[in-house]
Amino acid sequence: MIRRALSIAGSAARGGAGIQADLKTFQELGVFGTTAVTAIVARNPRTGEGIFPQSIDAIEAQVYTVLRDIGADAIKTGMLFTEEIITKTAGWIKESSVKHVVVDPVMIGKIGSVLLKEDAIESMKKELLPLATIITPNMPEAAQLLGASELLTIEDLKLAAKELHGLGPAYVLVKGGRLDGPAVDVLYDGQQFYMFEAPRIDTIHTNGAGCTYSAAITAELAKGSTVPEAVEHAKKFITAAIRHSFGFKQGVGPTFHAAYGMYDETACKTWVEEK
Ligand code: PXL
Repeated sequence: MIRRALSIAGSAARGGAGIQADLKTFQELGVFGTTAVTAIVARNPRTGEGIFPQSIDAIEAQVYTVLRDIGADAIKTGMLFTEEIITKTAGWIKESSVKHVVVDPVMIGKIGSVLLKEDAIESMKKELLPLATIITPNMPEAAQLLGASELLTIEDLKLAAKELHGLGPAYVLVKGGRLDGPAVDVLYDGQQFYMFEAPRIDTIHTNGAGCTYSAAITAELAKGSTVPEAVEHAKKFITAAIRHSFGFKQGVGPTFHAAYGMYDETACKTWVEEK
């Protein structure tokens, strides 16, 4: 049977991030994608308003409809925005007994939108992270979750991954998108570090890169890959998507989700380090 992935996340109207990125990525990787929209993100130039959360009833209806009629081999969470949405999502995930849970602890968008309220961080740590097969923080998110100062080096990423592992997820991937030098990501399973390195691509157009990367991991897990295999494949996918990203009319442009399938030129150097 074709494998299925459910994204519980925000709608990014511009099409590069959020559930739009997730669906495009699932499709590219041959996985049937479904969604539960937690909030709509689109700035209204007339009112200045930019985030429209959905009611708990609306989110629950989507989750139950998907799980009842389609099912899921993996669930991914993205923008959850409030403590209440986090708590409910943790409950739905537990009820679902789905095999793989990917938690992208989305906090601030590339264009500065607040995608998780500050008072929701504690419930993210307590209720959601322990349910995860893998969590995928970037450097500022890892620091924020740990109440630590800024991460700057690969050593900082490794220390953060170890500490985050103590919060309960099976695997922690701390992404080095903001390092100097190549884009090195660190995966930790409580025993050893798996390192993934790709060349740094000089572009500002990376809107939705984190969503796309974690969606690719979700798709690969849904298809039966191990976590390190899923991350390696996803790293190639996101590197191609960033390499072929573009600015459209204005602002930070999206990555190109179809690039991996269209241009076969992506490499990722992978190695294991003992702790
Ligand atoms: O890239 C983070 C992100 C996640 N989810 C939604 C977003 C964004 C950034 O724009 O809009 C809905």
